[in-house]
Amino acid sequence: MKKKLISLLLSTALAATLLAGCGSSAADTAAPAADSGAQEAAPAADDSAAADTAAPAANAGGTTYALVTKSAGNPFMERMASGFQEAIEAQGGTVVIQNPEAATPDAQISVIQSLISQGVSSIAVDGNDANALTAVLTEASNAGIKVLTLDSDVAPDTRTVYCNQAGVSQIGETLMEAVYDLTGGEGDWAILSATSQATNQNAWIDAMKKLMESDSKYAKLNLVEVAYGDDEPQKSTDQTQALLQNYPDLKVICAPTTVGIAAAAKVLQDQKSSVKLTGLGLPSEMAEYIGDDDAHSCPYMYLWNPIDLGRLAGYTSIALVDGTITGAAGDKFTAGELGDYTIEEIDGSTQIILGPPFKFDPSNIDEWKTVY
Ligand code: RAM
Repeated sequence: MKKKLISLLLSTALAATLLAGCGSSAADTAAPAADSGAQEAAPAADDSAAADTAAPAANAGGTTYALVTKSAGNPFMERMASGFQEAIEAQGGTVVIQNPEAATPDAQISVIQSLISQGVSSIAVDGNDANALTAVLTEASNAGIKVLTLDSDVAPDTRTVYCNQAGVSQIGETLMEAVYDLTGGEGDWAILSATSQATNQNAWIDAMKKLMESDSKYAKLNLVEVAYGDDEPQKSTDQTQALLQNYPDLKVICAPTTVGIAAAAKVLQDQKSSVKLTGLGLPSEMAEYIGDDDAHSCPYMYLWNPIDLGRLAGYTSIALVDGTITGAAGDKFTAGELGDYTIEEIDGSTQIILGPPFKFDPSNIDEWKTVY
């Protein structure tokens, strides 16, 4: 009975995850919601849709596909890796997942070197730096290995294509709008980021800064500091405490990292701080901090489905290795249950966009906290 219940819960979670993926196909990103470019998260109840989108299986048998995450011990990376593994194993491929000890380019270089020696067919990298991986990734490509990125990009000419969770400007606009809303449009706010070299966080932060400079709507907002918690819980906790001490008039912290937001949420809530928090967080880690009242530190936050991002990179790896795509703009392929994707040229580089960010708030957090 207990087993049955667990398996029912697991299949419900899986169906919701698959459906979240269906809702984030490339075609859906063409029409972002009017307010901030973000969509409300809505786990659908009809699981027949998941079956409808099943695509013909690609042949990945006998081939080894590698994934290099940013670092070990990050639950976002673990979920992403599970999607990658599932997509490839379902097609008969073999998966190697490498989680570097720290979120540094040096730690990634040594694992990529060993993957080159092993002769894997593809390497999907979650870049810890835009340029520091250039030499090792060029070496991998020269050895005939298909190189792609996911989540956090590298220099575009050192990879075939970037599996991007959502458009950079869309994420920047979404977060900036949240900061505007939670500050009431004026006052001090700070960013708690991941590492200072993280390509994805830096791109989102740049997009936010550009918006503040170009739109007079944000003229009364004062970004006091961009702090870096290096995607380590303790350092993110320390940085949050330092922000609270150094800026007594701070109104809002925006943490565009799942590790940072979870650490900051605990500090603010434990201290009963009036500083509000938003950013990008995992529903499973943030559920206890999301609420509209003074007892909760985070009124709302955003994210995309990390399992689907891993799946998308898995299917992209297969399509690169079997020659369905080369990574050029206009290339089309089917990413299994996620549906059809076309590689786009965005800001001068080739990308595949998973879909718009989802908003998590008190109305839906309980539905999502068991999914990812
Ligand atoms: C952290 C990582 C990851 C980012 C998420 C939002 O887990 O920095 O790269 O996409 O946060």
